Amino acid sequence: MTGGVEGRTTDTEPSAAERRAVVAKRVESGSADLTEITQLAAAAGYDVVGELTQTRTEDAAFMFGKGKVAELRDLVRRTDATAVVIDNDVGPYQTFNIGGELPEGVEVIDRFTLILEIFGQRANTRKAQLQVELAELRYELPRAEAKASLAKRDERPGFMGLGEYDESVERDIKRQISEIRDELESIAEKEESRREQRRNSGFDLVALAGYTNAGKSTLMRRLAAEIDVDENAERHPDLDTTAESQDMLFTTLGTTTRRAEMEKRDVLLTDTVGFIADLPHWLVESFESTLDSVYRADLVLLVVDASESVEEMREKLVTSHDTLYERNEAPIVTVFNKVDRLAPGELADKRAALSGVAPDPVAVSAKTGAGVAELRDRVESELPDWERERLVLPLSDDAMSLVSWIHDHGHVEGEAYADDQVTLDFEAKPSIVARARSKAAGLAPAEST
Ligand SMILES: Nc1nc2c(ncn2[C@@H]2O[C@H](COP(=O)(O)OP(=O)(O)OP(=O)(O)O)[C@@H](O)[C@H]2O)c(=O)[nH]1
Ligand SMILES: [Mg+2]
Repeated sequence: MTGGVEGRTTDTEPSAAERRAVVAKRVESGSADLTEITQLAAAAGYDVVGELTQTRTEDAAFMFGKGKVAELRDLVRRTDATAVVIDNDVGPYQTFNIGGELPEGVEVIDRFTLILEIFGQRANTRKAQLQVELAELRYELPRAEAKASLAKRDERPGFMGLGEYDESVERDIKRQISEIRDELESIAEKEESRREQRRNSGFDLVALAGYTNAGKSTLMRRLAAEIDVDENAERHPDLDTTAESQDMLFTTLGTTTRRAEMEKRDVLLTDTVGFIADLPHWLVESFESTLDSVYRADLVLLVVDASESVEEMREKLVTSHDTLYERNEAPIVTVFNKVDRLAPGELADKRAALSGVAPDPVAVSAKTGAGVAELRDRVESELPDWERERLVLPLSDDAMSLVSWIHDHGHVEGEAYADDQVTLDFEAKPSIVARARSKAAGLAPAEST
């Protein structure tokens, strides 16, 4: 699980047992909810040993009130924590100031750096590693820029060197960003041409999307046939049908594609990274190409954990729709998952309460398999319509290979052989029908063979 990114040293990091965190959060009003940040800290391998919240306006220097920071220091001492994880957007100076109040060596980590840490640990493909690196560089860039401009303003003898140094750091970061972007772009182009190839072979592309921990990977395993089609994939733990899903945020980082078991359609199903709220744009953009398989799918299954409260479901649905908004080209089917955990009547209530954000959802349990047959039917009915066609072909070798091509790329409903011809009734995607027609037109008539 903790693969470690190539080329980065991990030996200085304390082992899991030594990573103890206090989680903290400030809200402007109401009461702060630490559930998600606690789950994120656990996903990054921290033992959460203490909690602290505050409701007040932001303090420019410390983010929290000064008294709260003293409380934080006491809590860190008492629990012997190695890190403080803050579920707010903590500025560089605030981070520095809070750190100065804490015992020596205690790290101050914000929501974004924590998520990056998780991604860094799980990045086990070249693409995921590049995306993590890109996000890290984009996080550093404004900080380097700030340092460079401060150093410039401060230009005094002796500080000159520092200013030049920071400008070169800034240039270096920009250069690395553009190199990584180029490499990611070429990976994205390869993936796009693979998607096109798959479409041309008659596959419909369906993507699983949704908030992290909604049950996407579990549902994927439920829908998937045994064959693994990701020929270039570096082996991913999620591909293992026997592997347990983990009740952990961001279990899936890369994308995996498998063939789904459907009645008629040949469907390729892609599992992707989960969405989460409050991500800065630079982080979302760094992972954009991971979401290409969602944006460019023929159909998106938006998975929601229906065992959560209506409010949580609504918030997560909104986050998911925001992520899909503008970029997504495909129809969306909402899937209410984990219905095995619902009390009688709860599903109907939630359907009604959420009809605005989730019209006509399909209810399933990826765990027990309940509702999965209905979901398959729904996928087939929502996919872009197939065309019906009848072709009358001569009985030649070329025609027979066309017949088997049509079997591979569509759904043959009737195949009638007469003396010198075969009549084929079939359904397929419009593009496949068009290709079948033109192949048929190119066949030599039976008499002349
Ligand atoms: N009770 C119940 N638990 C489920 C169901 N589906 C998934 N889970 C559990 O929910 C947790 C998350 O499942 P995953 O399939 O890993 O979720 P995911 O959406 O792929 O999560 P990320 O990859 O982290 O974004 C696991 O503990 C699963 O066992 C379900 O239908 N019922
Ligand atoms: Mg997953």
